[in-house]
Amino acid sequence: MASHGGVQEAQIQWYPGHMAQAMRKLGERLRIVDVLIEVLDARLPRASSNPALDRLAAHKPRVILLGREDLADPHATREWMAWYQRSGRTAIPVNGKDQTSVKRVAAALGALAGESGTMRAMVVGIPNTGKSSIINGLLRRTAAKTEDKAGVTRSLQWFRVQPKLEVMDTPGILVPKIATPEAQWQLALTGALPRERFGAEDVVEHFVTWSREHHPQANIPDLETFARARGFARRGGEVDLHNAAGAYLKDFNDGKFGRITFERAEPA
Ligand SMILES: Nc1nc2c(ncn2[C@@H]2O[C@H](COP(=O)(O)OP(=O)(O)OP(=O)(O)O)[C@@H](O)[C@H]2O)c(=O)[nH]1
Ligand SMILES: [Mg+2]
Repeated sequence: MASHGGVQEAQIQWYPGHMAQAMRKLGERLRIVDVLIEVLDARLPRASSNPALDRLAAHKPRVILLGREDLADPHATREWMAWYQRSGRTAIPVNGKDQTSVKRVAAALGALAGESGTMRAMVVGIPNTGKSSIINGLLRRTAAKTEDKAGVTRSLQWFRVQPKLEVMDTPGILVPKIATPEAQWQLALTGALPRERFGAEDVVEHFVTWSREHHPQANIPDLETFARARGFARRGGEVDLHNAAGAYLKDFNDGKFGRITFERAEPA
C-alpha cells in the first residue's frame, strides 16, 4: 500500500485537459460577465478556493457561496461569514439540494442587480461543490447535469434564470498543484477529487487521526471498526478495507459522522 497509496508521498494532483481549457475559456468570457458566484465547500473554505480565479477576476463583484453548509459545523460557518464580512465580501451558506436555501442566493443576486436590469453571473469553483445543483435550484428544475462525483460539468453553459438574469455553469477547476498534504486528503474526503486519484484507505486514516485530535468526544470509528460493523469482513476474519473505505467516504459525505468543518476562520 505504502508504495502507491500514501497521501503525502503520492502528491495527489488532478488537472485534466478539460480544466485547463475551461480556465482559458473562463478568462475569455469574463468580459461579458457582471458577477462571479464562487461556490466553496463550507467544510474547507480555504482549500476549496482557487487562487487562479482570484488573479483572473480580481476586480469582478463576487458573491461567495459556502456550499454543502448542511454538512459543515454551523458555528464554524458563522465564523467564516463574519470573516468574509470583515474582508469586505459577502458569503452566503447554501445547501444546493434545498430550494429554500438556494432562494437566498437569488435574493442576493437580485440585490446586486439593483435597478440596472439585466445581469450575467458566472458560477465557478472547484469540482463537486454543488455549482450545477445551485443553478438547478435557481431554475427550479433540473437543467444542469449533477452527480456525486468530481468533474461532471465539462463545458461552459448559459441558463436563463429570470428574464433579466442569466447564469453560466462552468466545470469545477482545481489548482494544478494542491498546496498542502492536509488540503490533499481533505479535498479527497470531501469529494473534489475523483476516487481513482487517491487511496481511500489513506484518506480515511488521515481523517480518523484528525478527528481524534480535534473531536475526541465525537463517535468517529476507525476504518477497521467501521468495516466490521458494516459487514466488510471476509471469510477467515480478514476485512475488506478497500471497499469499506469507499463506504466510509460516502457515509462521511452523507453527514453520518456529524457536521464537521476542517478549517476555522481566524478570529477578529
Ligand atoms: N449534502 C449536500 N449535497 C450537495 C449539496 N449541493 C450539491 N450536493 C450534491 O453534491 C453532488 C455534486 O453536485 P453538483 O451540483 O453536480 O456539483 P458541481 O459543483 O456542479 O460539480 P462539477 O460539475 O463536477 O464541478 C450531487 O450529488 C449533489 O446532489 C449541498 O449543499 N449539500
Ligand atoms: Mg457541475
